Amino acid sequence: MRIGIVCYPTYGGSGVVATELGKALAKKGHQVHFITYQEPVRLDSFHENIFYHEVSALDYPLFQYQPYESALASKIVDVAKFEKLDILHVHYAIPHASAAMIARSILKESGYNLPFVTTLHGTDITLVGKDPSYKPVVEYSINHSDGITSVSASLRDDTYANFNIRNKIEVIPNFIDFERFRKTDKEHFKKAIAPSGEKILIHISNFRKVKRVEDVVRMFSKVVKKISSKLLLVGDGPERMGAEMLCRNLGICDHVRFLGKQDKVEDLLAISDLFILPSETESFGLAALEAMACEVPVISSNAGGLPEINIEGKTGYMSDVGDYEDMAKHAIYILEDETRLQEFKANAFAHARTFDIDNILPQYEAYYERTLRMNDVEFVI
Ligand code: GMT
Repeated sequence: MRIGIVCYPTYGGSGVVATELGKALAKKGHQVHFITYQEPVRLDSFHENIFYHEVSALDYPLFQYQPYESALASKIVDVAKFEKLDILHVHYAIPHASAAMIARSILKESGYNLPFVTTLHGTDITLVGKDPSYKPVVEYSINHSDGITSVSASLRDDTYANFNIRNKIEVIPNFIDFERFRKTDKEHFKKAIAPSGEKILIHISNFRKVKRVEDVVRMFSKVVKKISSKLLLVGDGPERMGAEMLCRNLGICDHVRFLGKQDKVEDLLAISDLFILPSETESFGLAALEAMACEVPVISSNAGGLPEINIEGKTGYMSDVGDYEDMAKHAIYILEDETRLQEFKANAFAHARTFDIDNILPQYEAYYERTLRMNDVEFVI
C-alpha cells in the first residue's frame, strides 16, 4: 500500500506512535509518506520505503496566525496525486482530520478517491478537542473520517461521552518495539547516578500541567525518607521551573537530577527501578509502557487508559489523581523488598509483551484494508 501519514513531528506521544508505525509499515514493504511541517524526531534513519514531505505555510503580514490547516490540506492534495496514495492516516484530530477532509473533497472533484483514517490520541479529545473553540470542527471531522481509531478503550468511551459520534471507533492500542525498548546492561551508568546502590525512580514527560510533575516530587520526598533513592526527571516543559523550586523547598535537591530532553530514554529506563506517572488525564501512557518493556514497574494515577496497561498489584499500583501520599506508600512497599521488586519487574515486562508491535501492526493493516474496501478503492497490498 501507499500510505500517507500526517502527525506532529516534535516530542510527544502521538508523533512518536505515528513515526514508529510508519517505520514498521515501511519495513513490511509498504510505501510510507510522512506529511508534516518538520522532519519527525524519531525518523532518524534512512529507509528506501520512507518519504518525507514538508508542509510550508507562506507567511503574510495580514495573518496573525498562519493558516497551517490550509497549507497542510494543499500539501496532502499534491502528495496524494503525485505519489498515488491509497490511504491517508492522520494522528491527532486537530487540525489533521479537518485538513484531511478538505483534501479529500478537493481530490474527489478530479475523480481521485483518498479515504482517511483518524487516530485519536488523547488531549485532542479530553483537553483541547472538547473546548468550544474547536469542538464543532473536531466532531464534524471525526464523523466524516472514513475510519476512526483510538489508542485505548477509555479514550473511545471519552469520545462517545463528549461528542455526538455516529460511527464505530476501533480501539488499536499503542505498541512497543522490543528491539529498542529492552533492558540492557548499563551498570557503569547506574554507578554514576546511584554510587551507593540507591534505588532509582524515574519520570519522563513533556512537563505539561496535565502530567502533575509536582506530585512526582512530593511523593519522592516521602519515599527518600524511607528508601535510599534517587529521582530522575526527564523531559522539559512549562512545569519544570515549579518542580525545581519545589525540590529546593523540600530540601531534596541532592537526590534529584533534572536531565532535560533525552533521546535515548531506554538507557535511562535500563537503570531504573520504578516509573512514576501521576497524570491528571492520560489516554494511554506510552511512556509507562516503554518503562514496563524495560522491566520497570509503574506507580501511576488511575486516570484514563492507565488501568489498561498498569495492572494493579502486578505491574505496579494506581492511586487517585493527586494522592501522592498513597503513591509514596505503594512505591515504598515495592522498593523495600528486593524479591518483591524483582517480581513486579518480571510482571511489568510480561504484560508489556502483549503490546509488541508485531501484534499491533497487523491490526492497522487490516483496518486500512477494510477502510479501502468499504470505499471501493483498489489497492495492492
Ligand atoms: O501528553 C502527551 O504526552 C502528548 C500526547 C500527544 O498526543 O502527543 O500524548 C497522548 O498520546 C500518547 C500516544 O497515543 C498517549 O500515550 C498519551 O497518553 C496521550 N496523552 C494524554 O492523554 C495526556
